[in-house]
Amino acid sequence: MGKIKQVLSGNEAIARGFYEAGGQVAASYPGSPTVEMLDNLKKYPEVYAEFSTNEKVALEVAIGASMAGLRSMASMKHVGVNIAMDPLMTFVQVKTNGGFLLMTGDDPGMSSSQNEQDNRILGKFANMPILDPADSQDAKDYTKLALEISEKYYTPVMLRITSRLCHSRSIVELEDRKEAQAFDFEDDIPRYCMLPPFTHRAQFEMKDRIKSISAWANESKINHFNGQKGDTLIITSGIVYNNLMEVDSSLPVLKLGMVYPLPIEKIKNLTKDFKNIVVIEEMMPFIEDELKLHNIDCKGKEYFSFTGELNTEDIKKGLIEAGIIIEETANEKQEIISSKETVPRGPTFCAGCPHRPVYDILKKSKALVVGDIGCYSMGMMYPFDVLKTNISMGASLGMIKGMRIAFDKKGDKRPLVGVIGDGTFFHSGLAGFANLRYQMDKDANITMLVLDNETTAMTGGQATASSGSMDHVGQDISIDKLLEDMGFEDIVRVDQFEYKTAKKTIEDAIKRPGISIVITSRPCALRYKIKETPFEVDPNKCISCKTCIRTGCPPLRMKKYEGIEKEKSSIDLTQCVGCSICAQVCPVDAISRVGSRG
Ligand SMILES: Cc1ncc(C[n+]2csc(CCOP(=O)(O)OP(=O)(O)O)c2C)c(N)n1
Ligand code: SF4
Ligand code: SF4
Ligand code: SF4
Repeated sequence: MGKIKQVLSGNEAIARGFYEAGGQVAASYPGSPTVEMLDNLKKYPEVYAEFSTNEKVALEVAIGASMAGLRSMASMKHVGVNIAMDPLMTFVQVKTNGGFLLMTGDDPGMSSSQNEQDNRILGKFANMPILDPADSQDAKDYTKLALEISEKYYTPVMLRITSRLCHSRSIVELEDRKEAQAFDFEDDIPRYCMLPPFTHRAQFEMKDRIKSISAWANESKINHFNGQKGDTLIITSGIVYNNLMEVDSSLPVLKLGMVYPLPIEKIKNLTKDFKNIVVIEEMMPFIEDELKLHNIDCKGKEYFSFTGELNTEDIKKGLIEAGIIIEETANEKQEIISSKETVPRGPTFCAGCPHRPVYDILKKSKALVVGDIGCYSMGMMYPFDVLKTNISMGASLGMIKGMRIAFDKKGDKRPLVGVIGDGTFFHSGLAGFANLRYQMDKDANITMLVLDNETTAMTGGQATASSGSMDHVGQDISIDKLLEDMGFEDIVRVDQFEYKTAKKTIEDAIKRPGISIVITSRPCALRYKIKETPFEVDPNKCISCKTCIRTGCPPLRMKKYEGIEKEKSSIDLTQCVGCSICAQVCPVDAISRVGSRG
């Protein structure tokens, strides 16, 4: 019987690869584009898979399991590696025990991220070999290979992928799971305790490991030259390779599977047969710079953008500019859907989102609102335009403190409000809260809103440490108690769907001197599939003031009713989930639940 084949996304393929390789422990923190990898891994009962409270903890869980002798993996989005960087930079010095893989998902073009960092640079900085798969088959194969390299050379390995690969699907050949050797944890203080004097030797050993892997890279088939002839050798890797093949598959190409360390000897030998070398890579000139460091003359970023994805059109344009192809030699012209033919739609809160009334209240409060990362980041957009800053997860707490100190120094007493979700609270908010409590002038006026929607909504509705029954019944932590135990005295929990009470509670908190904390308590409408009887507008009562429309709820729009001259508000009953906020903000009681009027 032939091998089983399946169409898998990059994320699914990596989960499958880890399973087939005998992987045992995986820890992650949700974030696009890697989040579905761990969701998929949870399907394999042989593998322990958890979403940890943040990326640093996820990395540490995987480090512990690897030290204990099992094949382990940590996965996270590109910016997550920043959070995990401290243990990572030290762990890379350790001679690893069980195979260790760090999967990181870069996001060229920032389709769902706050920045566009190129984690190949972090991988090199951390002295880790980096594999860069081009399709789902590569993704599965390289996951297995990474664990083998890790155990052979006693090093953690980075599997670096990009959003496009994570989410695109291609055919993968499946294999059975092969149990991997479970290594003993030996009592070996110099190996596992990274403090001087042991770190001195560890540094040399770490560099030696990279040298050995360099030698391996020169021989390995994952760095593959296709044997074509021409003037210019193209060097590329990852999904860009596939895009290039769509543009022109007849060009001489070296496809790199390992982008650090590079197979320098192999490249030097190859370059003898070519007049020019052109590197095609997304984001930073990583390969280009590495080649230049080794005195290999090449070009790259002269022709290809340093930001965004490189799709087939970008590659074609760059190749033409570099004089490698002329327009007619490119593979058949791609049919590109013009952006003019699609309707632009900005991101917005779902119907019945619990964040909506909070922003409606904050907009009216005129306070300066310091943002954080989650669905509630959308408060910076129309129709609210309320959030005035947005940097990184958990940053609201330190920033609001710094701002308060600075404004007070300038004699500016304007009210400051910060917002943070329950997911972000546990990810990196706790230390910020502790810092706010500690050393802060007790009269400094700060209001923090904890938007507790009982999930990590933005990344697909994963559990948080306080969301209770979703993963492990009875093991949830109370945000209210935690804050109380930290010594905060002014803490109120409020149901934001009781609009008037919530408005008064938040406005009073903003006015009170000192640090006030308001926890809003409504769950995410999408995660909990909330759907109550919808609301409808009585056009005869509606005075067209648009107050309801300004809540930005998608089912609401102004429309023309028969026999009524002026446009009046209306609600799409199929979309409305019956949260009642529009009815509560209407000044003339024109909105009511379907069937509630006699
Ligand atoms: C360091 C880092 N890790 C992960 C992410 C991906 N991410 C974006 S928002 C978010 C969590 C939001 O959860 P929460 O604070 O509960 O807000 P909600 O989306 O539920 O409103 C995550 C994990 C990120 N942006 N940065
Ligand atoms: S997913 Fe949940 S929190 Fe996010 S916008 Fe939708 S309802 Fe709001
Ligand atoms: S009741 Fe109003 S605000 Fe709530 S979901 Fe329906 S239309 Fe939106
Ligand atoms: S808030 Fe009330 S009166 Fe104003 S547009 Fe909406 S339904 Fe009409």
